[in-house]
Parts: sequence; structure tokens; C-alpha cells
Amino acid sequence: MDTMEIVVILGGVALVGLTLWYFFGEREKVAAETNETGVQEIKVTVKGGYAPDVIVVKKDVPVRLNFYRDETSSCSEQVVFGGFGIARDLPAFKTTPIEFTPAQTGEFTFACGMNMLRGKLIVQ
Ligand SMILES: [Cu+2]
Repeated sequence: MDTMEIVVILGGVALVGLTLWYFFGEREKVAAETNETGVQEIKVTVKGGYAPDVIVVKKDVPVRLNFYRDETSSCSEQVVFGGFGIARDLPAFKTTPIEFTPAQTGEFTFACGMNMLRGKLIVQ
């Protein structure tokens, strides 16, 4: 085995590791903050994904997720909260608030219209 082969193999291993981390790695959780009107509010930037992509909220307290879509890629033009029956268009370079009150605890996925970009809402 020459050096080039070793480099290629190591590169491949690193790529597999990165892919596994991307899909299964522990994501950073961010809790929505309750503002003075009693709404749990958080800004989510949409750009090739959702940042943050794991959002923690409290049950039975109104939630407002301010989706700021920082791109024109058609992939992210819609966001869908299947568990809450919400599908909303996100105009590019604008903030679109999505409001609801989670009535039960659990983990709920949200995604783009094609289910490619994904995030998670954890209700505690
Ligand atoms: Cu998409």
C-alpha cells in the first residue's frame, strides 16, 4: 500500500464519520425563551437547514417560532409541522412567525416541504 492509498482510505473513513455525525450526532438543543407577554419565542434561521434545529419548549405555553429564511433555495420555501397540522410558506429574507400552543409533551419533527431539511421540537 503506498501513501496515496492510505490517504484515500483515511479520507473515506473521515467522510463516513462525518456523514454519521451529520445524521445521527447529538445536536445542540436551544430552549425558547418566554417573553414578557408569556410567549415562548425563538428565532430560527433557515439556510440549507434550520439553526437551531433542536428547539425545546414547554407544554401548554404559547410558542412563536420566528423563521427567518436567509436564502432563495426552493427547498426551504415551506416548513411543515406534521404533528401540529401546520404547513407554512416562508418568503425569502423575511421572518415568518409560526404560532401554536403545544398540548402534549414529546418530540416533534419539522421539515421542509420535501422532508429534506429537518429539525426537532421537544415539548417538555
Ligand atoms: Cu426541501
